Amino acid sequence: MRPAGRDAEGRVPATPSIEELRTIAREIRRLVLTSVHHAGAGHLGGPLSAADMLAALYFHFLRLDPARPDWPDRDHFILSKGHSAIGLYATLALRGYVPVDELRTFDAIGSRLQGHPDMTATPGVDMSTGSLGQGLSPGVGMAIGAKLKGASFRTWVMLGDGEMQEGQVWEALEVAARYRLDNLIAVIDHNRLPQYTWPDFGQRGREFPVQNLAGKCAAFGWRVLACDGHDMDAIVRTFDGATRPDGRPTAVIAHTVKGKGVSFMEGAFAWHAKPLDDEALTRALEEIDAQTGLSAPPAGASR
Ligand SMILES: Cc1ncc(C[n+]2csc(CCOP(=O)(O)OP(=O)(O)O)c2C)c(N)n1
Repeated sequence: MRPAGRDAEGRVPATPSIEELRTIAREIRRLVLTSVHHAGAGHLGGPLSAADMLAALYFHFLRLDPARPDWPDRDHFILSKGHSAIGLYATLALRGYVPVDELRTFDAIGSRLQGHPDMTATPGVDMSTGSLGQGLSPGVGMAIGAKLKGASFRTWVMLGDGEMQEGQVWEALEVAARYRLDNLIAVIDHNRLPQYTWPDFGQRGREFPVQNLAGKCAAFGWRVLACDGHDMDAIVRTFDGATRPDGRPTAVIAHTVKGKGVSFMEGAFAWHAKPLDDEALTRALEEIDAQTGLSAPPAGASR
């Protein structure tokens, strides 16, 4: 794997192998599950959907220094689908921004780790989000700022596909292309489920309402790439392509499964946000622990 974004002082850690990135993603999923269980509240489907990409970003692609969260030349990351905050916090904890133990304070009064990201509270959070549709616009501002200052950092923004229904996203897409922001990358977590499935329009069934995301982003002047958002090889290859500028902003459409990694949560909108009881946590962790990262061992296999 090509080391990405490493500066002279080596502020990106030794780049893990693909297999190690899979292990990190599995650890992110574990921490998401245990934190939501402990808090008695929180989102599950979206953070589990994003875990592989968060691992790839924070442990391979982003140029950053956990000891200096405000380092001006760091790559910037905005979790526009801010309800997936616990996925970001788990990643930041593993990357050294906050103690892993602090995840036990998730969503508690007074904690630095609130239910939605707060840039004034949590080291490593570059933008406060939670109201859907609003993360790409500040990303555009950061990318324009980098161009104006001649800075080399990139700005990455992760959006949900349900979030793509928000009009502000399309305003930001339009402006980014107009200013040729080839230092801006939007990752769309395309798991085809929002909070409560989609309305049923008779014969049309329950369909993702923003049809042809790729065609629309391309029509707005973006370069469009796509990958399986759970295949670490494909994620790394595609994100690597996204970091090679061609004069346009880049949208990566990542095909994902909501609740990925826990069979009874996968594709089940009921697990968008729901407290986890002890039994569900145990079952979920057993499944995660049985995954090698490549594939789950056959049922009944000893470990
Ligand atoms: C403006 C706004 N409207 C509604 C909500 C409530 N809400 C939180 S998550 C969510 C669904 C998001 O779906 P999607 O963007 O597809 O995210 P993912 O499936 O990855 O969780 C909604 C409607 C919100 N946070 N912001």
